[in-house]
This record gives sequence, structure tokens and C-alpha cells, in this order.
Amino acid sequence: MGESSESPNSRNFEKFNLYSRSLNTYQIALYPGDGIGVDVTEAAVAVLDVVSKKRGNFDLGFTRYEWGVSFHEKHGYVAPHDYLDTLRGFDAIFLGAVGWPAKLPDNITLQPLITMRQTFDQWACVRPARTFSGVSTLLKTTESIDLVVVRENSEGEYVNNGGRFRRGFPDEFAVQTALHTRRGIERALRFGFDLARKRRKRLTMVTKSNAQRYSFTLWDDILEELTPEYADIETDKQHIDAISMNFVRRPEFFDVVVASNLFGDILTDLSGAITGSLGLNPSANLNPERNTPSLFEPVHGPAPDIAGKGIANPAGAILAAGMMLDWLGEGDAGLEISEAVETVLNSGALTPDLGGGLGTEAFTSKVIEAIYSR
Ligand code: GGG
Repeated sequence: MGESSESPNSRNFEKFNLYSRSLNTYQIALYPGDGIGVDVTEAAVAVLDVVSKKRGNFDLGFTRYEWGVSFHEKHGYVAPHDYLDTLRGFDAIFLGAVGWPAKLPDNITLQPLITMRQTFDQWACVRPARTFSGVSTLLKTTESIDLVVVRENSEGEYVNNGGRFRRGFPDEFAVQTALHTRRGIERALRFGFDLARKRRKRLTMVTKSNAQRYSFTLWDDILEELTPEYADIETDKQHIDAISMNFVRRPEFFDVVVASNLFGDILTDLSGAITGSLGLNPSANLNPERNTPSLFEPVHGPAPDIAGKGIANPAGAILAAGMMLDWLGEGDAGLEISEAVETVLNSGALTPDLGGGLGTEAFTSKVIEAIYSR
């Protein structure tokens, strides 16, 4: 970066550039994790490097943490005990994927991810899913899909609340109680409403309040209370079973979908499948108050069956990197990434999960080419 000419003016310009670089340097913690998480994180970092160099108005510092299953093999735990303190000072966290069930139970490998979301109060999990003209989907519909699931990310069914009792006895039982607070529900719904206002002005809330008569009737009541404040938004409610069917039957209907932690998790695998592949979908785990770092990741998991083969689809991870830049205040750079991915996918340059022949590196190179050719 900087001018090659030696004129006094250019030296001043260089000094100014160095000054502004220090103002706009973002420190990113990388947690590539397991399986294809490693491959797609590498792809996302390559694209981030290119965009920051091309734009020249911000800089990115990366610190990589080799936590996950291999770390557990060496140390007996997935991440060091002080991992939250280590991460707290970063501007953002980028995670690849976690888990390798043949080596370690997933409930152990997944714990740091769930703990980060809860401790850093990353309560809004934003998961967009859309179709691309170059990507065919499982569905017959010719209409395009463009929806965002806002997943309540800090409580619900994922709180560590319960226990296993009478282990090993025939009358063994387990209790795990979900926690749904007025504050948690209201902030997730308001986030969804505000997002819908910037989009197609439709919000669908997902519950199972016909069967779960305490937790999800609270969701129903809060939606009803908020609706008058958001009279410009078309609002509806669907039970998780019905919306699962409707994601397949008429996915083009959906704009912003707000769901509890578990339902949001399940629905976003489905939104991946109906848009072509789970490999396409990014996820932002946001602390909207910006008191703590937010976390960005692809929606997909570690896919051990294709790990190390160089064929993982990095699009979801690259798009998550774009969401991260947007969140950090570099919206133009974020847009540059999402438009480059769109260009490549629309051109039909695809990875094997989408029926194409490009490996992870080749797809990433296409995205980089698209960024340079803009
Ligand atoms: N990309 C992160 C990852 O590995 N996700 C796998 C998974 O099962 N996540 C559960 C969740 O998002 O709650």
C-alpha cells in the first residue's frame, strides 16, 4: 500500500495512509475448528485479504486458534479454559465448523460455540438463504427464494439446564428445560421486525404453541403486543411442522422468519437444502449492543466425509466473511464479496455439492477474480 513515487507530497500521502490504516484495523480471531471448517476458513481469509488490499481503506489482523477435536486429542479439552477471555478483546470471531462425531461426541465439540453465543450475548443469529440463477435446486418452483431466518440465539432450548438421572439403571431419565424470557423473545422479534422493514415487510413467527402451552404461548402474546407498533409489516405465525412443509411448498412467500434457538437451527438446514446446498448459507451471530465480539460462520457443519478432499463449498463461509465486514462498518467491502460470490454462482461455476466440478481452491480463485475484475 502507498505511493511508489518519491515526491514530498506522496510521502505525506503515505504517512496519512499509515495513519488511517491504524484507525481501521480490525482484529479477527479465527476458529477454523474441524473437518471442512479448516478448508472454508482458509478460503474466507483469502477473500478477506484480497478485498482489504484492493480497497486499501482498512486492514485485517488474523489470530488463528487451533481448537477442536485435534486439540482435545492432545489436551483433553476442546478449547483452553480461558478461551472466552482470549476472544473477548477481538473485533470479531470467524468460525469454520465444529465436530467429528466418530472421534468425539458432538455435544462436547459444540460446547464452545454455544457458550460463546450465550456468554457474549450474541442473541440475534441472522441466516439469509437465497437462490442464484446458476444454481439449480431440489424444488420445482421457478420463483426465486430470498429469506432470512432470525434465530433467537441466547436461550430457548439450548440453555444448559437439566440433568441425567439414575444413569445406567432401567429407570434412567433426563430432564432438559428450555428457557424463554420476555426480554429474549421481545428483542428477537423486534430485530426481525426492524429487518423486515428494510426488506419485503413480511415477518413470520415460528412456534409450536398448540402443543407447548407455556413457552410458545408467551411468544404468541409478545407478538400480539408488538404488532400494533409494526403495523406496516405483514405478520403471520406458523407452527414448526407447518412451516417445514411450507418452506418446501411455497418458499418464495417467506421474507423474515423469527424462530426459537432449536427451531431456527433446524429450519436453516432446510433453507440450505431448498436453495441448492447448505454450503451456500452464511450465519452471523450478533451482539447488537456491540459490547462483545460477534461471531460469523457458515451454517454448515464439519462434513467429515469430505474433509481434506478439497471439494468443500466455501460460498457460505465467504458470504459470512462479507457479513462480518458489513458488521464491522465496511459495508462496501461486504457488498463486494457478496456480489462476487453471486457473479461466480450465476456463471455456473460450481462445487460438487451443486453438481459442479470446482474444488474449494478453484471456486475461491473465481471469487477473487470476480473481485479484481469489478
Ligand atoms: N458452522 C458451524 C457448525 O459447525 N455448525 C454445526 C452445528 O451443528 N451447529 C449447531 C448450531 O448452530 O447450533
